[in-house]
Amino acid sequence: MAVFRENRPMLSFHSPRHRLHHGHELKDGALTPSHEAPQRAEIILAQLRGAGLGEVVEPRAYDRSCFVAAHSERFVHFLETAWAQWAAAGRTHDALPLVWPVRELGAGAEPAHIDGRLGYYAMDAGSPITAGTWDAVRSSADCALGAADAVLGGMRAAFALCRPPGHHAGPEYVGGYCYLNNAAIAAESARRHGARRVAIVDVDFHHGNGTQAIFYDRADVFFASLHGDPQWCYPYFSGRAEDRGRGAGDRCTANFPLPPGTGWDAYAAALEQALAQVAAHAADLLVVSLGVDTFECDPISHFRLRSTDFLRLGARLAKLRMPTVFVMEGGYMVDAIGLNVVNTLRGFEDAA
Ligand code: Q9C
Ligand code: ZN
Repeated sequence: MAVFRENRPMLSFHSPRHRLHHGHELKDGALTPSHEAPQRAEIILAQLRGAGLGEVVEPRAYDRSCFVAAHSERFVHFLETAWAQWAAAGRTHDALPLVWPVRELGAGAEPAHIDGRLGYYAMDAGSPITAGTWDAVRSSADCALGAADAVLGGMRAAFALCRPPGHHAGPEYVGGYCYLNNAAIAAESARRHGARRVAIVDVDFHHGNGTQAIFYDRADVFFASLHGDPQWCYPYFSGRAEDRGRGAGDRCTANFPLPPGTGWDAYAAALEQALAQVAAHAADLLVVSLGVDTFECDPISHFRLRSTDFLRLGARLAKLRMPTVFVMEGGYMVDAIGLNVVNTLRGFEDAA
């Protein structure tokens, strides 16, 4: 591991099947098309192709056991069957939960009715399941697995243009537009193919609660996240600086909650701290959960990074000198999403 041929360009993975997922979310009292829309990936793809950052290829289809490596078997089964059960109940609109097993409500037993199952396997009502969702979700995870394979095969870096995103999806729940945790699936695949340790750096505006949960007890996968302070920002219930891992994974999670309004200088200072811990972990492979919703004009987030700051972000990540898998997460200002992603990758390549 950690042996890569310097001069090969980055390879990117994209599947057109992402378009099969285009759900709705509750916003301002009404169901409206989700911020997590097909256009996001289309714009990134167009910009990527124009940027000369290397080839864009379609990943092969991976076996479901690759997904079960990061999630429970019954959760993957739920994702596979939820729409059919919803449709069999006569519903034609997006499947969304409206009841959850909080605190003393029994979280131990999975109900049989689809309305109960939806709540059992979800952390919020922002992750709609539609007829095409599972196919899109699978193809998104395939992109992450393809990128991990490329880097394990000797590439310095690869970009998985995942859509839908993944970092809010936990061992057994969807949430925050996420269904399968693409970054965790890539990290697990790397572990099973010879990487002794993996580091995940999550730079999406929102805390990567799902990724944290999947690896919270483990020492072989280090997780660091910079995000909006959960006191004020989604997902509200995770991402505190005090949360640092558990058991064998004690000190293998590092959270950097930052206040709304954070710009590059304060962000870069926290990034230095996070990456110092990544370097100390001595991993064989780096997975970057790349959300660009830290952008100053993002419609649902509250940091103030400029487009040129993403060049600096990429350059700083390259300084780790690690084989790197970029996994696309959030970013909702569609006019700038392609530029901000390409700037991150270009900053990385130019510094590499
Ligand atoms: N008005 C990702 O970036 N909804 N997910 C927040 C704010 C959920 C974001 C509502 C945001 C999830 C991958
Ligand atoms: Zn986000």
